[in-house]
Formats: sequence, C-alpha cells, structure tokens
Amino acid sequence: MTPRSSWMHLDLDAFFASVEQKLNPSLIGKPILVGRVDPQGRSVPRGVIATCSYEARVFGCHSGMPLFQALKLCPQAIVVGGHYEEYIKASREVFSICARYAPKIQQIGIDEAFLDFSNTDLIYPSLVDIAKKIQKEIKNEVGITASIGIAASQVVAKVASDFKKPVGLTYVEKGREKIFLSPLPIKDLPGIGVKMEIYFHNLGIKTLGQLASLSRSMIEKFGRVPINLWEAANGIDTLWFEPRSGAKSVSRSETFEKNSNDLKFILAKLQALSEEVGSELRFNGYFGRCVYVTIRYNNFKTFSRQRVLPYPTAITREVYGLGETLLKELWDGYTPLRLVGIGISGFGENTQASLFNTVREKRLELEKRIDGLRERFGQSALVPASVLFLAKRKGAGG
Ligand code: TTP
Ligand code: MG
Repeated sequence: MTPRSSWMHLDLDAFFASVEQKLNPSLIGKPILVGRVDPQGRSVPRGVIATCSYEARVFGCHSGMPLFQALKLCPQAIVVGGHYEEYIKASREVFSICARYAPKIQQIGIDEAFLDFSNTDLIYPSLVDIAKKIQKEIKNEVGITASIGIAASQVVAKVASDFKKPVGLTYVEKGREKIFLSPLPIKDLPGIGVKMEIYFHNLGIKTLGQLASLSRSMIEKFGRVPINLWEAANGIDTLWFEPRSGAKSVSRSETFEKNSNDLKFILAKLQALSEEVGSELRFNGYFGRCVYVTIRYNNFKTFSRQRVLPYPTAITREVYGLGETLLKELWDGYTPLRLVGIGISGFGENTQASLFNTVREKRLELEKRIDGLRERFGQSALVPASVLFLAKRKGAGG
C-alpha cells in the first residue's frame, strides 16, 4: 500500500464568543463582542476585542478591533467579559472528542488543530463522515461549533477549514488543490501576511491562481517571496506546520478601567495575568525562559523589559516572581499606568537543570492540580490572596 497523507484541520467558530453564548443562552443569535465589562455589567470602552460572534461580523467587527470602533459599527452589540478558564475547559473537551477518532493530533492554538488521518483508509473509508461525527459530538457535548477542512496536505486542509465558516466542512480531493485555491484571495494562504499582500497587490496579483501562474524563475527573482508559498499556491505540498509553532510566546495584558499608580493593585493585576499565562503554558505543555513585562503610561508611552530565567518554566510563581522584579525596575513608581502586561517566550525543553528540581517538579504538579480544580469548580475556586484583593476592590483602579 502506498503511504497516503490525509489531514483534517479543525478550527472552532468565533470561539470565545461561542463559549460566552453557551454560558448565557440569552446571547445566542445576537451580536456579541468579547471585551471587558465593569462590575455593574456596563461595557468598558477601552482596549480591543478578542473576538465577536458571527452576528457581529456582519457589521464588519473582527478580532483585535478597538472596542469603541466595534461599537460604532454595531451599536446594538452586547459586550461580554472573557472567561478564560471556560475557554480552556471547552478546548480540552473538543480535543478529547477529536482524539476518539484521530490517531494523531497536532494542536496549534487554543481553538485549532491538525488531525492526522494519514494511512487510515481501511478503518475510515470516508473522512467526510468522520468529520461530520466530530462536528456533531462537539455541538452536542460542548455546545459550540467547529469548521473542518480535509485535504492531503496540511496547508490546504487549513485553508479549507476557513473556506466556509461557521459550521463549514470542505473536502479538497487530492489532485484538485490548485483548482480549489485558485480563486481565493492571496491572504487566505497561511504565511502571506499584510506586508506580502500589499507587495503582491502592487504587482496586480490578487488571487492564489494569479500567484500560481507566475513562473518559478520569476518568483525566485522576487527574492522576498518564499518559494514554498508559490509551491503551495500550485498545490505542491512543501509547507509544514510545526507542532506548537503557532505560539512563539504566551502573554496577557490588561487596560485598567481607571489609570492607577497603586502598586498593590498593579501587582495584583500582574499576578492575575501571570495565572492565565501559567495556565496556558501548562495546558499546551510549553516551557519558556524569557519573561517580559510591558507597562503603558497614561500618555500612552509604552515600555517593555525582559529577562531570561536560568531554566525553562511553566510555573506561574516563577513567571510572576521575575515579572514583579521587572515591573519594579521598569515603572517609576508614581506615574499612573494605563496598562500592564506579562508574557513569556523562548520555548524549549523542560530541562532538569536545577539542583532544586524536585521542589520545582512538585510545584509544577501542584499548579497543574490547581488548573484541574479551577476547570471543575471555576476560576474563583483557588485564588491567590493578592488577586482576592482585586475582587474586593471590584476591579477598579486607584
Ligand atoms: P480565531 O480562530 O482566529 O478566531 P475565532 O475562533 O474567534 O473566529 P473564527 O470563526 O474566524 O475562527 O481565534 C480563536 C480565539 O482566540 C478567539 O475566539 C479569541 C482568541 N483571539 C484573541 O484573543 N485575539 C486575537 O487577536 C485573535 C485573532 C484571537
Ligand atoms: Mg476559530
């Protein structure tokens, strides 16, 4: 039997927004923006939205758009706060459903994964049927929807999952890749970013078909254009998605409701953000070495500082510990801040470099157990004392 590669790419639809709709069914069918709300439930017109429901996309709203702009486009939209722990829980449930069928899963983000069905023709004569089953089980058991693309290569499967959203299912037969890609705008190909899109548009190249029809030597002359993007447009499979290459860093930041120069408040925010960063690290099995902190003053001037840990970590306490040091070095201590953020990059193996390994391993295990408890009983089940202080102040800055 000749080896046969078959990939499914699954991407959840309007993921955070769908989870919010599931948690509060009165939001179903309505335009919602996942942004921030104050303790009275009023929307906070600062910061950007993480995502929005498809009902809001009709008005032109999209991920990463400033909240005030999204509200201008769609004034009737309902703004809901993010429940990060619920997203992680839903994501785990989704990928455990995928694992019922897919022999191998390569997760590349919180809401997307490649399912490797290569050489499974004998057990699964129809991958379309399997994809339908997966979609149905996700809908029934998790209460949200997914779009799926099926193709012989990862890149085409990924483009296919995005082809008809939401609740899309697109199968691109082997040999028909080029025909499928041809009419699509070049930005639909992963790897073609905004800059390259402008570059091609200036040359009059708008579709993947136009890109594919250029000669190899012409592409080579462009120099700046990776040849494997042109090959992908031609249906030649040379693009490969490294497992977990989706994330080069994990970070969280928050714009305060009111600017604050209260160190206790700012550190409590930093701790809460570190908890989210740590939990995402552990969820994805990442270990990072380089911690960075960002602050933004009320005049929008933004500063960052980073430092490398002696060993890669996924321990919240270590991320926060270095973060606190960096924040104190970075901030002048009196000018009010508008935003604080923390992140970690430099992912590598969980090397056993320290003499205090067993202590660190135990701490990691403890934090993983806390993740599990939070997943079952909610984020507030176990809250560090400093973050509890935030709850008492109802999230307001000083
Ligand atoms: P995406 O899959 O890019 O978006 P989506 O699932 O909301 O919508 P689509 O139906 O087009 O797939 O991202 C998954 C989640 O990641 C998204 O729900 C929110 C979060 N996210 C951010 O927090 N910031 C961002 O800029 C983006 C793009 C996503
Ligand atoms: Mg998605």
